[in-house]
Amino acid sequence: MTETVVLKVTGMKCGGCENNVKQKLSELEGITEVKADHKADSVEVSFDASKIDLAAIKQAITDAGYVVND
Ligand SMILES: [Cu+2]
Repeated sequence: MTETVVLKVTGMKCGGCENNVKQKLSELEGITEVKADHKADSVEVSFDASKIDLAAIKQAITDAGYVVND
C-alpha cells in the first residue's frame, strides 16, 4: 500500500539540496516518489509501507545532512 507523508525538513538551502534529498531517498527500496522544496522546508515522500517505514526515511534524510522536524 502506498502512503504519502509530508515532512518538515530544515537545512536545505537550494535546488542542489533538494536534488540531494531526492537522490538519497530514491536509492531506498520502496520509495516511489519524492518532492522536495527548500523554500517551504518540505519533503513529500510516497512509499510502499510494506517495504520501508517512516523511521528509515527520516534516518536517510538525517544521514544526508538535513534535519527532520517533528
Ligand atoms: Cu543546497
